[in-house]
Amino acid sequence: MDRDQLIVPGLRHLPANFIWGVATSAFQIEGAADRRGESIWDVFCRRPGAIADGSDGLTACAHVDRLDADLDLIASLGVDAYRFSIAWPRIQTEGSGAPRSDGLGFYDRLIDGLLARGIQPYATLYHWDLPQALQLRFGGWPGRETAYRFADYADTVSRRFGDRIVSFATLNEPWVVAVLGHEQGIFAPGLRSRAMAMQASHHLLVGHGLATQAIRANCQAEVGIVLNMSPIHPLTDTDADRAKAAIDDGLINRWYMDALHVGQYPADVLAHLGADAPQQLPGDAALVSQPVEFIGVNYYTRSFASTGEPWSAQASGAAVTDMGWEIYPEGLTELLVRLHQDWKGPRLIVTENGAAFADQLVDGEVDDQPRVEYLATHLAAVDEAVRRGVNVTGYFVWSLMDNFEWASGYRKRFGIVHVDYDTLKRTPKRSARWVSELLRQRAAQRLANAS
Ligand code: IFM
Repeated sequence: MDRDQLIVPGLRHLPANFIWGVATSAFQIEGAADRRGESIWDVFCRRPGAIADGSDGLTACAHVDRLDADLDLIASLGVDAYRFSIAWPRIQTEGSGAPRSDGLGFYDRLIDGLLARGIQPYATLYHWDLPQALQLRFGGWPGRETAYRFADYADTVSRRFGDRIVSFATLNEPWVVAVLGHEQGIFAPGLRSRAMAMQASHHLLVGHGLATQAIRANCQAEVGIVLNMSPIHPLTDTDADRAKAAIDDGLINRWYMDALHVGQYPADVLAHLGADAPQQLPGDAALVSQPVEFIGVNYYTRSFASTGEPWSAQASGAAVTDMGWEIYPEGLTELLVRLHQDWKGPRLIVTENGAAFADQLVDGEVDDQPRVEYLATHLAAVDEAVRRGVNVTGYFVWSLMDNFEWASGYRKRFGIVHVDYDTLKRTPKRSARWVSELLRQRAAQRLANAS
């Protein structure tokens, strides 16, 4: 088959062994809250006004109770891999101590069900659902003890599942946990202190380092960390906006990449933070910067830095998703090329990319052509980065199915599969059929190349 006949004709550079997948996280889809401990998100959801539609994660998509059907759904897409997260409070009710056999059993069934269907399990250990007991006992991530508890949990999980997990990510988006959770207070645990946010960010990275050691001691799986990153552009060409862009870039991108690669936070950002900079212990730098096999890149949009009025994508007339985020695929190429050039580190995997749109279920169908276009243009952006020499080895669509979108509740739909929250019925959208067709063509091409 001629590559130009593919449904994304530009994809000429992605290697034959490129990993295609879909992604979810535990709190956003699992439900079955009666079979796990309480997390900080359960508590945050009860705070009046915290969640746009007043909802919570108690039922979510009831994935735990629909596991087999959901596994068949994933398999029907033809993906190579499924990225999911493990709910820490489903393994350890209070974040420490003996693991729960029902929780371990659930993930055994999930992992074995994936393998039986020829799908590689990619597990994330922490996608924001900290056991509430650790928030109460140690103050959560601003307390260093939480990092030690995280390492114990990583040890338990990698002992049990490490023989079958292909890829472990320690953390998902530590910037979001630190800043949205501890400085802006719009995500759990809902605190508002820059000093706490920065201390949390350091302890998250210490936890990442300790968890990496624990996983390595137990299994051969690759280990990495998932970061949300975006290019930060100055809104105007003034010195003030350029300086702001440099600091914003330092806070969201360089903070994590420098720490992971050279063990040091950027000097300009430390100076900017002053007394809010985190306390570190001797040895932390080496722990945080130990080698990993991959950096996971979660990309949705770019950001603008301005010392004046904040930039609004809608007001500027840019094309936006239902989150109000500008649709800017070029930013993905820019980001991947920059990561490759500035840090030359481990290979990159696009661990999340996707878009919310106000999908409508009409006569049993969801025609989400804007999502198809979003995915096609962003895949082309990945292909362009690979053409420019960047080592990107996989791409995961966020998300497999509509789910609990944190402070937006169930109002924002990111799935390629529609979920009816009254009946919990799953309906593949046009984008799901598009993904399957893309992967069917890719498989046919592999066969043709092999013969
Ligand atoms: O839904 C989230 C996910 O949990 C983390 N990355 C961004 C997604 C969309 O907001």
